[in-house]
Amino acid sequence: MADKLLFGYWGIRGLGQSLRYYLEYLGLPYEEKRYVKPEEWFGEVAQAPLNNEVLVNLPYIKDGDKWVFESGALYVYLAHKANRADLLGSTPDEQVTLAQTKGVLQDLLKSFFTLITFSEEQYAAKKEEFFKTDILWLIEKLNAFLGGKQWAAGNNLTYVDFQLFEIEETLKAFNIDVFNSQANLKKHHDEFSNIAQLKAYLGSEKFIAGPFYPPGAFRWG
Ligand SMILES: N[C@@H](CCC(=O)N[C@@H](CS)C(=O)NCC(=O)O)C(=O)O
Repeated sequence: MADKLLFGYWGIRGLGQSLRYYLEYLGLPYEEKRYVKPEEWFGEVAQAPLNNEVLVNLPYIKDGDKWVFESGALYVYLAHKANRADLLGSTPDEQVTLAQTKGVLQDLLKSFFTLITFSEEQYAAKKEEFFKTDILWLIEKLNAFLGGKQWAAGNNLTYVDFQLFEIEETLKAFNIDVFNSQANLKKHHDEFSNIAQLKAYLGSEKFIAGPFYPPGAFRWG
């Protein structure tokens, strides 16, 4: 296998951002390929070797000749690659709690995506109401679910904490008052950003402050 992994994604935060945190945390040598223009990516997809890859998508990991697609699978691949299977949950209880958290995060991601892609005319009129009806209750659930735990799945860090941190970042960018009112999420955010590798990354030039969402759907960040 290659000396360095290649991580490919658009030059935005999106689905790739929590994987960037994860790669930094794991300390696996890697390089990033950030696609800026759609034709850069779709041109590559049209040619070998990517045109032979059935699941081809962004983000991806390339490890030597091996390509891995699907963001959910990348967390699993990288945990094994780094000999950190503990990040997938060390006990059945942790694995179940991780899966529950992931389910809520997926609902939240979907709702944030709907919010961000409202048309220009609808956005101003609808954003507060949509936030209240489709996002806030999920944020409050997550905040309550974190109560009394250090990390999302319990006492041990797992890969879902990387995804949770990015949702906290998204909330913070959209509505900092609501973010500040959710004590457990805020505590999780503080503790996660104080992990040495994360702290270094967040202060580095590699960190993408924005945008959070794809071209054409810039709203904040
Ligand atoms: N289920 C896929 C979804 C990936 C996806 O929707 N990727 C978007 C960016 S977030 C993309 O532009 N993919 C490139 C393509 O469709 O060729 C995953 O979790 O990785």
